[in-house]
Amino acid sequence: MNEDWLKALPKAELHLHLEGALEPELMFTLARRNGIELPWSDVDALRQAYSFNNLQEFLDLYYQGANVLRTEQDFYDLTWAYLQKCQAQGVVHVEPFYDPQTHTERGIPFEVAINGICTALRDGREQLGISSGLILSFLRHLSEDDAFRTLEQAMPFRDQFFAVGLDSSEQGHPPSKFERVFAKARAEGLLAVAHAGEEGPPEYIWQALDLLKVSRIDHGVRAAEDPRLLDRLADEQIPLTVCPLSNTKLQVFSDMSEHNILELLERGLKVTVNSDDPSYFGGYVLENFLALRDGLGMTEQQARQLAQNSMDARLAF
Ligand code: ES4
Ligand code: ZN
Repeated sequence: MNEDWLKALPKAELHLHLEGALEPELMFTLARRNGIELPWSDVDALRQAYSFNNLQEFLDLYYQGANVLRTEQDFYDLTWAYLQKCQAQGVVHVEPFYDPQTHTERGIPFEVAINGICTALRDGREQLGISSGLILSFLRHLSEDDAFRTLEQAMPFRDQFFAVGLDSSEQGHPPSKFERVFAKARAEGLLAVAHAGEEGPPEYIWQALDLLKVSRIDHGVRAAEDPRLLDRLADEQIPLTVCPLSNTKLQVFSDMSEHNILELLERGLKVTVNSDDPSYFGGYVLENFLALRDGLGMTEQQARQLAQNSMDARLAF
């Protein structure tokens, strides 16, 4: 199974944080452009800092990195660089997240991020032939009230995104905290997805399904601990957007050889392969497929099924 063949396979990426696609080189370029001093001497020193024991250690660095994003052009450049990577790897459809609160909290007006991102997504459709739909994701470590205010701010841009999501620190911030704001979003005709069962327990996956009424689960790998939940996910063919390199970098699994994605696939779940935060975790979608081949013995047939699943699990058309 060579790389060219995996590249040529049409794939969709359904779990990607745009802020997590900020490569160290672009971070330094934007810092310079915006007159911001970074705490690292150069790109190599920054890369050295990319060593994490858990989700929170990563998030602390990820929010710090996002501080260089100030102007519409910055968000455009970030999104465009990501789309070019997609094109090079045979990713033909993307449904990226961004975290509006990461930027509005720093005083960046709501419209700056969404306008820059959406202009790049439009150019991606027109110039690269990559179809897309944007997901506005709430930060779960912030309050329900803060999420309501964010949804309110987003409504004038309602036609520029198709779904809401839920991300950031999972433990101690269950989906139930956001039941009402997700109900409001769904009443506006938005779809819902949520991170659940990355570090959090299977109970959070049940809540995402039953309280938030999500169409997909982001991560979901801890479903493996609950046989009844596995049956439900298989019966209803609820997609899981799994991120292998992310899970090993954040110690959800100690090594790729320990990852459960192929067991979930063989149990009939609709699992997909995604990069999460590619610039922090060591690669984009193709590198994630290659890591499964090299570290877990993924077969050609499994690779084809995973790619097909990603196309089947699309929600934005
Ligand atoms: C994230 Cl890996 C992961 N988990 C939860 N929230 C996130 N935001 C960006 N990456
Ligand atoms: Zn994620």
